Amino acid sequence: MNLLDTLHVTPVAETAEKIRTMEIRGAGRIARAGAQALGDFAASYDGETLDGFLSDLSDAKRVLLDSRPTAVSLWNGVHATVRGAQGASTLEDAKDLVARNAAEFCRRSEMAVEEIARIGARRIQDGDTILTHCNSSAALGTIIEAHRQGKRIKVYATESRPWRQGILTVNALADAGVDVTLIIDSAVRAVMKKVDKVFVGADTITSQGALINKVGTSQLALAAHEARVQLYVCAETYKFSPMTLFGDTVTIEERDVSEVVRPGEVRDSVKIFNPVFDSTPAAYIDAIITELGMMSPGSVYGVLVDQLGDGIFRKE
Ligand code: RI2
Repeated sequence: MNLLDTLHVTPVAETAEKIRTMEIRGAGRIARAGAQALGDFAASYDGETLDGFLSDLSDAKRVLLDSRPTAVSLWNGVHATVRGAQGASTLEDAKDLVARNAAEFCRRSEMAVEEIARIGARRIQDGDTILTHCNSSAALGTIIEAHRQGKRIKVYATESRPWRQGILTVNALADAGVDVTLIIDSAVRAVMKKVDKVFVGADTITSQGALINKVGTSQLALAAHEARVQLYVCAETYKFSPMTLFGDTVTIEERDVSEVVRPGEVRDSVKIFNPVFDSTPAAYIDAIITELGMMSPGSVYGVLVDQLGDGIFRKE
């Protein structure tokens, strides 16, 4: 019997399942969903002891963290939400604290995405052609804000196989009135000569400034580098990974082969490799646009230590 079966926190397990199946997806969204699920769990907790609450909270946290392994935003959102609960002196204090932490994390997360849009839009000039990959709310917010400011821009957006999140991207841009062209992933280098700037999101950024984002980002970055096209990463600072400060590597999620081929489509002996993310070295990144401002990949270490290293986000 696994934790999901025994846990008395069904709504949390439901949220974890939606994250695992990608019904809820996007690094920022899964962080807010995880925080919100714990906040709701705390607010509606009907057990009678503080110890029982802390134990159930720990189980709930684990179920959420096990849902998807790569985006550190989920880890940071969950840990920001449970912060201080162990030190509470009463059950009511602990419940209130977790509920308030969750609301505060979600509020700050949404404000960060808006601030990134304001800062990032300044890097987009009238007449720019932009390339984006997958579906990042932080990158999309930036592009739409530039359009809202009256800058005449064109956007190429990749399909992003196998989940085809690029369809969400082109529809969101079209709905906002942006001139957008959908391309298949392998057309990235073919269009790069027409592109002025690349804007992508992030699932995780390491302490060395490497970007972990949707698979295909690293070859897009190589093509941009070859063509001397600037590459910007739009990322809230809760996508910075504290674990990488301590030498951990980022786990790259591999998903089921059924996402890549239909049943019976390939011979039984064919192996299928379906990594969801890849790693782009800092050398291919011109700047990271965060809610704290634009920074170089080399600044990530300092932000992790100065802004996040106060005990909240430290490795357990
Ligand atoms: P925002 C997504 O991952 C994409 O890789 C995207 O670039 C990243 O999260 C950041 O998205 P997935 O959940 O937080 O689709 O900017 O695997 O929305």
